[in-house]
Amino acid sequence: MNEIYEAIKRSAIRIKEAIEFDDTGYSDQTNSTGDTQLKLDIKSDLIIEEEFAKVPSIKEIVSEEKEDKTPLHANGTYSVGYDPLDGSSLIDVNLSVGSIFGIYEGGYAGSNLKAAVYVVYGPRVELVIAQEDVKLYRLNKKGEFVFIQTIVLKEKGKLNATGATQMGWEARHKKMIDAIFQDGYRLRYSGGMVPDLHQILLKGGGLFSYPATTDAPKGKLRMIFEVFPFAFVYEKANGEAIDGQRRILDLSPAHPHDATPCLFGSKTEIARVKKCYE
Ligand code: AFP
Repeated sequence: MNEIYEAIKRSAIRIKEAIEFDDTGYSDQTNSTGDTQLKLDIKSDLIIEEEFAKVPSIKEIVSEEKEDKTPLHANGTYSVGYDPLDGSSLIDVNLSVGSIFGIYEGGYAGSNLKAAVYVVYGPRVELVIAQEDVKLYRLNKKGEFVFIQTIVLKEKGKLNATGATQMGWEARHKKMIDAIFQDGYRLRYSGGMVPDLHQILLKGGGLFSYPATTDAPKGKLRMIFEVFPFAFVYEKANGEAIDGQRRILDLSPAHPHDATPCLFGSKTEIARVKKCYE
């Protein structure tokens, strides 16, 4: 597993360079869900594929930026699903973005996750690894990721990150979100799930939601590349992740690019969501 973490660290340093200096414009290509790809999306995907190709324990990879899976090493143990540059549409407005990795063994069901990693490209570059617990690392001047702290969520938080188009929210969801704000929670939503979920983890807790909407009943965020890895991180950090009723890590996609409604948070907030969605 460590050789996979090292490959992610090498990728993060190269992607950081690309974000800082490369062209942030759109390419003439689209990904499998019809999104026009940024040149940085394609470059980040290539960088990660190059680094993973050097890791014999990786049998196969699947990227949000590609339709199909890519076989790597026939005798490999793990399959890695990843979003090379999540929130990339925020780069040209200079907001934080991220890379997300799920390390699976035996298929892409939530229950097959063995570890999850994400990188935040913000004022500083930080990397979080979840295996038995959740550890935060920060990139230093020498190009090393230095251990900072173990992350543990409190039982109850104070932040509320509310995704998806509000006019498409179900009435019960809107009522719940309004009540949470009435209880004094502060709005924190940048439109980038990596920095938004990272902030809630580091600031002790709260709720991130990207629910089903009338125009997107399955939500927007993809299970294998985005939702399962963060559900794994949140659970290992003493939090929870559900789709409204079901535990996210009990889900299994029928297609690699399947999406699901998702709510991540501290135990108190998720209990409130479960009550709302009963
Ligand atoms: P992009 O990668 O297309 O910028 O989308 C970012 C994202 O996948 C996730 O990071 C955000 O939480 C969510 O989509 C933002 O979606 P809305 O723009 O619908 O709020």
